[in-house]
Amino acid sequence: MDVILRSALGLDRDEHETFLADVIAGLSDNPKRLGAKYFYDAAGSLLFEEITGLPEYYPTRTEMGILRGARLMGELAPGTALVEFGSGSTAKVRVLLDAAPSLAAYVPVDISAEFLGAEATRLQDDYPHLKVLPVAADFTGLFELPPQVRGRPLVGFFPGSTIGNFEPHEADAFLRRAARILGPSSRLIVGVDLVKDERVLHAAYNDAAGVTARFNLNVLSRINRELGADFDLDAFAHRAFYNPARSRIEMHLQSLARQKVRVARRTIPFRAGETIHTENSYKYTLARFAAVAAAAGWETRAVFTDPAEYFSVHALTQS
Ligand code: AVJ
Repeated sequence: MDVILRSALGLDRDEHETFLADVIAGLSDNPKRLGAKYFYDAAGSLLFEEITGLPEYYPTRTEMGILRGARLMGELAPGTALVEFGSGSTAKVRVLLDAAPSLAAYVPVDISAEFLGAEATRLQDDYPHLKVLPVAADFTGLFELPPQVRGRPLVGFFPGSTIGNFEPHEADAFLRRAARILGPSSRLIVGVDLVKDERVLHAAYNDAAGVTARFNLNVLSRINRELGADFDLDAFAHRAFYNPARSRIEMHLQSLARQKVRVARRTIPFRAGETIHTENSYKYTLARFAAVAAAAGWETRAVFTDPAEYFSVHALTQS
């Protein structure tokens, strides 16, 4: 399987240099921060897969149930292609592909080229009549679609409440960019996690088996390995809590002692108790998300939820 490597604005950006610059900038900031997209190296992608099967982590299984029960694809114009933003595992898109056998092409876009290639190959084997055209790109930036799908009717797919990782202004920018990439009269299917009982949210990010803690800490192993740092993983602890004022789960890594860490020939000091903010996971109400979508030029055609209203899937069209 050929994975097309395309980067923002057609420049040949060095991913390693970008990672290094982001980590140095984030750890030099006050408060310290790291981008959530850096969780997903090979080990992190596997840990996230493990999270999706945890009893406390309701989003994945709830969204799968919604996707199975909803008529999301409807009538498709001939030649329609499905573009998935941040594909990761292909379990969800398989539900859509099974519901829409007339789809001509599937374009998974993912930052993790390795994971993408393997998953795309398996999917191609299972759907021999579908053109599978993987694109290795950071979907938080502008990227180009493969030439084979240009001019086709397009449906975007952004499941998993990945949109929850974005700040409100970034969610707006993503939705506008998706409209530009997909073109006029396109559609977009978005999975959005909902505001709910704080205890349910808290448990989902503080699982008893400690997988989310390992997922959070893995970003430090990645920095050690890829950027030549010396983080002691036993000297940091996973912290996750709901911030009701901002409707978001926050994940942090808390330094358990006053310490210094070497990162790419720099020394980063930590106070005892100081945290690195590693992720936000915003939760929406149905009305709030519809308003965010509308502001970015997307009209809500249908919304599907589970009976408990834990999770939602929004079918949008360009207005
Ligand atoms: C993939 C961003 C949707 O926010 O629930 C899971 C990532 N972080 N457990 C989420 C995550 C901790 C997940 N998203």
